[in-house]
Amino acid sequence: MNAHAARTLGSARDVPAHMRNPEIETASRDALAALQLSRLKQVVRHAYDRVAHYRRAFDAAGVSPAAIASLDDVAHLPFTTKADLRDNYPFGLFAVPRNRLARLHASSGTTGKPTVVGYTRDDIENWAELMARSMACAGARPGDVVHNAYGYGLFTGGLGAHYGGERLGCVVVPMSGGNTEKQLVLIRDFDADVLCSTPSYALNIVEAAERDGIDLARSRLRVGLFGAEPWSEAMRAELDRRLGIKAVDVYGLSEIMGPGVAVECVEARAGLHGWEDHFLFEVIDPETGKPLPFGHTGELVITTLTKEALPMVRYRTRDITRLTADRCVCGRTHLRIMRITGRNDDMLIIRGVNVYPSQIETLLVGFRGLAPHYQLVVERAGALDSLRVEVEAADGGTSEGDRARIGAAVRHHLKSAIGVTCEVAVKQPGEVPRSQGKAVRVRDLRKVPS
Ligand code: DLL
Repeated sequence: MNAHAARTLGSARDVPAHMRNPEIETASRDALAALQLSRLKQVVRHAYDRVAHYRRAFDAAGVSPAAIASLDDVAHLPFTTKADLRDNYPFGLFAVPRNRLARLHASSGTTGKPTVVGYTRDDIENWAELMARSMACAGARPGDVVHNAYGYGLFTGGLGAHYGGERLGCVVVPMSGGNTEKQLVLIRDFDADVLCSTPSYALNIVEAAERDGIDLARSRLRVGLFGAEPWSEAMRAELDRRLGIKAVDVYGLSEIMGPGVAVECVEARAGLHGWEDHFLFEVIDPETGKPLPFGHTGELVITTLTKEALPMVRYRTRDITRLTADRCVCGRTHLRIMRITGRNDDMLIIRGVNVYPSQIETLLVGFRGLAPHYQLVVERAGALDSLRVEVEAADGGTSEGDRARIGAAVRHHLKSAIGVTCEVAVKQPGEVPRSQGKAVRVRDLRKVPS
């Protein structure tokens, strides 16, 4: 570690040896803010000078890059949305010529054109470094065997974790998603220490193992790096127990970079440290667009501070969370993004009650007699939306009477805990579809033409 840098940036005394970049990870909040401001000025200038969309949007809002004198001034800048990416498909928001690009990724989205994101060589370097930092923060160590079951391809999960693991000095097994039986063989034969996958797919893997009489809790697996979809503390407890690991939450999105934008530390597992040397985080009121103070729940907005190919100014993620800058036991000073409850667009309004699938998950996972698999089916009955919660009886099966009793108990529980009235269907073991990547939690039958 560079002692001089540690002194100038803050306090890197007594930092645990496992921090990948202690000077930055424990920098004082003032030092971080100063770094953010100088980078913000650069990125805003870069976007304005190189991207016609940003020039038009800034001019329309009456702000010039020169007006950024403090971090609070970011609030004067216009937001960027997924629609802006779509409208400028494929390369219209890129700030570098094509010959400076090193890679493209894309996300399919649910409708219409995909959104395309691009990286320069330096962007890929920063991403690998941030993902390595995230993996170390989550408890992975050089020399670990990392079984990477995030999908490879246009999705950023596979290659993001791959480059991060290699950068950290791990042995990466590029398994990708699917082929669950083979996952089991390789996890055991290669003595994997770290599992990277969506939490729903990790559950699928452990279930397949148990079916084959394999106890993964007795394997070498020590850490799970789970993200790419909302999940709950109840699901964490389930994965910790059945895999014999510490399950850690990792967050990211392709528009901003990919996985590694924020991650929990294995010491606290209580909110995800957002890497503030590369990103500026805000939470806004989704209705008014006004920034909210720390501690208030709203929509996460991210500005990239170092991205060259695709600078993002105030990108509206649609993800709902709150921020805290409270001290963390791990010694890192970067703020924490509390577990993402869900996306704005995933919120269901059932008879006037706002609910996110993850809130329902919290109540279902670990419920006596149920397997931790579920799907929510939304239908329209007349003018009202109705919700059917499809759950699954635990292995071994139950009689029809038992299933009816469990269904009634779940229904009562959901009503009293979150106030939502719904129908509950208890299915037979194996009947709720299993995830191979991002789980489909909601089947919305309202949109199907009758
Ligand atoms: O899902 C990147 C990623 C890969 C993150 C692997 C973590 C691990 P996208 O496909 O662009 O990128 O989807 C991004 O997924 O806006 C959130 O809605 C959701 N999401 C990602 N991580 C989490 C998380 C990747 N830990 C979108 N908790 C984001 C809740 C998450 N939601």
